[in-house]
Amino acid sequence: MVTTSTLVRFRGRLHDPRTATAIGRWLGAGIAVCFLTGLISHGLQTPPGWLAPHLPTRPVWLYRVTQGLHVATGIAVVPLLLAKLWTVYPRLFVRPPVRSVRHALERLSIAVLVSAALLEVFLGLMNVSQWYPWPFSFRKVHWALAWVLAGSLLLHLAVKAPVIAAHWRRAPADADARDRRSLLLGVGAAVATVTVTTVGQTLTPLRGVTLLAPRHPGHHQQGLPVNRTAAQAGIRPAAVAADAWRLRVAGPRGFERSLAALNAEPQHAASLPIACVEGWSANADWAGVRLRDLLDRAGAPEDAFVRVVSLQSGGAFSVMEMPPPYARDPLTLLALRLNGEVLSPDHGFPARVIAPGRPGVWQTKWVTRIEVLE
Ligand SMILES: Nc1nc2c(c(=O)[nH]1)N[C@H]1C(S)=C(S)[C@@H](COP(=O)(O)O)O[C@H]1N2
Ligand SMILES: [Mo]
Repeated sequence: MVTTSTLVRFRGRLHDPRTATAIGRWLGAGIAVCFLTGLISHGLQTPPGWLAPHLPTRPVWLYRVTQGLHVATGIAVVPLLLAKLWTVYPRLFVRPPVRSVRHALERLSIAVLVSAALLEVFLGLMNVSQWYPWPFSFRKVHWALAWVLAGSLLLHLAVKAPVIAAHWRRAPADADARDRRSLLLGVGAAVATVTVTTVGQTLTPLRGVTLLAPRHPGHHQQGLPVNRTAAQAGIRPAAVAADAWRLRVAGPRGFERSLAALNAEPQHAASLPIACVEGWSANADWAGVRLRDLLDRAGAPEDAFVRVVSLQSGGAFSVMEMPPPYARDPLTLLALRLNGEVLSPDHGFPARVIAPGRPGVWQTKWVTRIEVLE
């Protein structure tokens, strides 16, 4: 039986299990959505070998939705996490700090849970604001911490199951009911505010109120944000001059094309989004040469992986590998035009890749070479 003494009365108002359960429900739901969409986004960006040949290219907005939801729930979790910590913080400073081995283990698991949650959300926010002061790979640490967080959260839920069960349902109003309702309304308003002022970076109807998001879709050039400019990527104007640039396709029957020759080939149009891992996304109209037409000409087998090399030297996005489902998709283009205009230098002139359902990081700009892999 759960008694008041085993639950430990929190000191002060609203530091009680009922409030903690009420906020915890929403926090748990937010973390669950964030975790699951993170798994999908991660699988789309860096698929394990067995998955790569089977990645879906439809719906074309798949990554746009998974990553948009991932960032939106990650941001919504911030006020919930702070409110939850505020509710339970007297318990984090109990005296004596350790009563038994069991108590010590429970506190240790809470320490792991709280630090993993805070660090995970903080790292994500820093990434969203494009601030990378750390020396480690953001993606690897964010990925590993997600599993630590998921594991310690499941353990926490198991340990607290009796308390959660006792406070899950609406109970007769206690002395703090009104204050609790005010607190929950306040937290809800905070969640709504941070969501409404950021989600417009991916949800087009809310663009007008995108006050807090670091990227506003539709600003910058040709109706699309620019993450890294040609100058930042070290692209020399001479190397992309229309008469100097060549596309080289390496394969069983490799060949070279000038920009004029590519423009003379059959052109195809595709309406596809660019969805950045940092949470912004926007749809655009692209036109150019089908990648699969180039691959067929080079004698590439249907199931070949493809490597795309940018004129950018160095940096994580200068070389990209594309699994066959994207390489063979009729919507995957070596794009020469964006929203009816020749690509601007910052959008990848003369040629860039655009593929359906793929993370923005793999939509390589300033393409110079396409290699058919063994
Ligand atoms: N060569 C190269 N291609 C690149 C990048 C880059 O840094 N270098 N950035 C990628 C990222 S992270 C995104 S989100 C998209 C953004 O495309 P845009 O700048 O045309 O909107 O380009 C991708 N292609
Ligand atoms: Mo990106």
